[in-house]
Amino acid sequence: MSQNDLDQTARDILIGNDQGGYTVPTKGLYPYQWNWDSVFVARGFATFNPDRAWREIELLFEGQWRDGMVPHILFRKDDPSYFPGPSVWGTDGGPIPSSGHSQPPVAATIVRDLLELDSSDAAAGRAKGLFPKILHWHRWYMQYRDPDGLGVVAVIHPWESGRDNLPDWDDALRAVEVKDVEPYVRKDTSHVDPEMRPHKEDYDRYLSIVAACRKVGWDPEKVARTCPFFVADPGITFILLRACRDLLALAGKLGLKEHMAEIEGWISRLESGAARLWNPDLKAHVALDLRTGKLTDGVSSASFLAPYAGLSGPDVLPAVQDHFDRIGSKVRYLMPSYDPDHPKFEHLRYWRGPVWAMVNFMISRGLSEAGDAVRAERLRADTAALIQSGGFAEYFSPETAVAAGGGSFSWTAAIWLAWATPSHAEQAA
Ligand code: 9WN
Repeated sequence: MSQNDLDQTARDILIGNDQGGYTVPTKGLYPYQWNWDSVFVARGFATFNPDRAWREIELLFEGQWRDGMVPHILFRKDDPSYFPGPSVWGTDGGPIPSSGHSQPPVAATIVRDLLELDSSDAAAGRAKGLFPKILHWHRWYMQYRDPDGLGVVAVIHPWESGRDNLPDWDDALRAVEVKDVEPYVRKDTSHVDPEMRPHKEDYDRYLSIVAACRKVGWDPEKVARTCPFFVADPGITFILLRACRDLLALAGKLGLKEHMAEIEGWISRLESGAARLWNPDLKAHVALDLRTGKLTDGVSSASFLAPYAGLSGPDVLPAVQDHFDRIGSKVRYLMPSYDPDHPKFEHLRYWRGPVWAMVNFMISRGLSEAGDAVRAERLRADTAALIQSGGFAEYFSPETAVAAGGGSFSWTAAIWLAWATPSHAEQAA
């Protein structure tokens, strides 16, 4: 398919997955509005329908909880093709039925992008409308996912990280007692090959965590103190740090200076906290189980987000580049979600190896901002090659380029339009 055809197919996927203001990640497998999917989707819509881009994010924030949390799934209508649905979550925190935890906070970054692409008064007005909601969300993250002020941000569930069955969660997940789980039937494995999805033992524990949080009424303070899973995630920590920098820039641009000191405080707390995630043996940022104090032992795609977070310590960029080159000589397509030299790497099982376009977008952006145009371009070219050979799949094998998971996938289409397509690079030149 030619590049122009692919651009058109990508737009058609976003339009086809549009439910009237919000977009599903893909039909069948994921029939609801997902948090970070929608935000990346907005970045794709911005390339041909700016109004629709703002609408996507505004609709996501319609589901914001009273305490500031923005849920990972909004169940706007009942759909029996997804499990676990609203009755399993048993939440009551916001105006729309939803799951009970959040997902990576990319909204401030993409809202800043939307404003850079369109500096009209109307766009500024929409950014101003979103600003207090994003601020409230970031405050929720700082208060309830870093309750001791360590400067690292925890996830209470692997799903909150957006990188569901990453090997980094294995030990902490095994420690979760399986209890209070009603007999259940998974739906995901009826949509895609079970070989590409998490195992049943994982799902039993995913549901046990949901049950434990449901028991404390999803009260964020109680969840932080009692949830059986509480692991500091370099993915969320770095994405939030980056998002705080973008929120600060937005505050400046929109004339909302009264919030700047608070945001600056979050930035310095997260900047110093990042050191806690540094594994000195590995020379990489990894996850930290806050219940046991144990660091994990593998390089994941989030380890490469340190430049995106703006971390500028003298050891950080060279270490990221070394791992990049080592892994880049091992697999044909970067960036695998887990280190191919690690025994737990699996090239096609969900977050244990496959490549995800939107992660590449973030890593590349950080590298480019750090002055590493060559590695940034390798990521763009690899992402484009994967999509050109496999289409707009959910994810891809870093070894064989095989397309996996759901098809006609919204964020893959969005990232193509916003960054990976060669026509984007030509326009920028
Ligand atoms: C659970 C929708 C979501 C993404 C996540 C991805 C996957 C869901 C699942 O799909 O998670 O949230 O059922 O596996 O891991 O990042 O937002 O695309």
